[in-house]
Amino acid sequence: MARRKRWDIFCTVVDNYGDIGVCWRLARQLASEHDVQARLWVDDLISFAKLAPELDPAQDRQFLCGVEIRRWAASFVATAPAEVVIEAFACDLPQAYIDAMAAQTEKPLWINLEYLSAENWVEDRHRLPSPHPQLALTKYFFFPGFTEKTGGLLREAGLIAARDAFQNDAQAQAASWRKLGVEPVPGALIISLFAYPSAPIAPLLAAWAASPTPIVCLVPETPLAAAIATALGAGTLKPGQSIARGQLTLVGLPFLAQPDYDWLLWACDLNFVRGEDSFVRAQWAAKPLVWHIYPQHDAVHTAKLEAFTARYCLEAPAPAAQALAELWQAWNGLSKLAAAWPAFAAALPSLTRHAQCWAADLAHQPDLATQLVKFSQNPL
Ligand code: TRH
Repeated sequence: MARRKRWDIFCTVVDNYGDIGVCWRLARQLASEHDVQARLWVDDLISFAKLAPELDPAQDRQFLCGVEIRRWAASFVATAPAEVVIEAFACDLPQAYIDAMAAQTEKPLWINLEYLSAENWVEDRHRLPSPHPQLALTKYFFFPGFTEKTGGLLREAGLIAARDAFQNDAQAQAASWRKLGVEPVPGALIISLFAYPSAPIAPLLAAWAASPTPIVCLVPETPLAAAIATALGAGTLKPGQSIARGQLTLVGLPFLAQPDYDWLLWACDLNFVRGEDSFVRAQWAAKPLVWHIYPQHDAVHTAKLEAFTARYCLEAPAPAAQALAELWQAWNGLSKLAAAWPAFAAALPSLTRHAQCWAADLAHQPDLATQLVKFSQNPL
């Protein structure tokens, strides 16, 4: 089949940054590595601009990193559909756009890009077709994932080399700390902290304050920073502010542009991440991580958490695996946190080696953008 070069990606920003974080990363990679004319439709350009500060939220149409960015307004003006249409995370496409797809002689390839899960059923549903009930259109389900039988993970072509270069370059690391206004504390464990404000922050901060080694915790500006300041009775934790308690120094950072956030993950000894995209980026950082999963109704997320924990820990040494599972459970509100930190801290050297092996193994799989392009050439 001839190369399909024109792609439309539709993204609604639900309540956080993960949806646009994934779509923006995917669109950029399609444009820069696969010669795709990517058009990204987004309903909330203000949230988008947090990740990409060069973006002007006032513009209905603009170009950035080779991607055409369009405001997806409530009143959608009919437009000629692309050859490949990505509906990200089951966002509903505008009816006028669906009708326009159905009116094409050569029908566009319609893909619903799903959320990431390590559960086994994902392999069975990946690439399944779903015929439209009324129109001559078929939608395909495309699942990212951690195994060969899934769509893989987003990973730019130069990502691993760039990470390795950064992690082996003390000057580049020092420069990034200076850029962030962070004063390195000799011998300290450096942690980045991104989580939902519902996380059990108070017992974690208490454990860190009582740590035998100093801890510097970097907190990008999100509602969690405010929750931390409240838990410590400190008023605020704004960018540039710091709060000290015992062995712990907390430092407020601005919400970083997406590439700068990668550097932060690469530079820290341990990263607390959440949702989907920061969770994946922390794995590519090849550093230990603590995952705060996006909470869903009916506690559906606990099965997702368990599935990933089991997969991630399969090859990890047993004591490290146990320490990790206990802290992740506690951080996600499934058990008490107080006792979980010391064992996790003791397992950090082992978890660091494991994170390196995990990232190296994952990097052998084809990445999500490449798999989508391949699928667009031959969906059957
Ligand atoms: O913001 P999130 O909680 O997004 C979530 C999840 O994607 C979840 O699956 C989805 O259902 C829900 O949104 C609606 O977490 P996530 O996925 O890590 O996305 C955060 C994005 O923000 C990611 O692209 C990294 C980026 N980021 C920065 O660019 N700079 C920063 O300083 C920080 C903290 C994050």
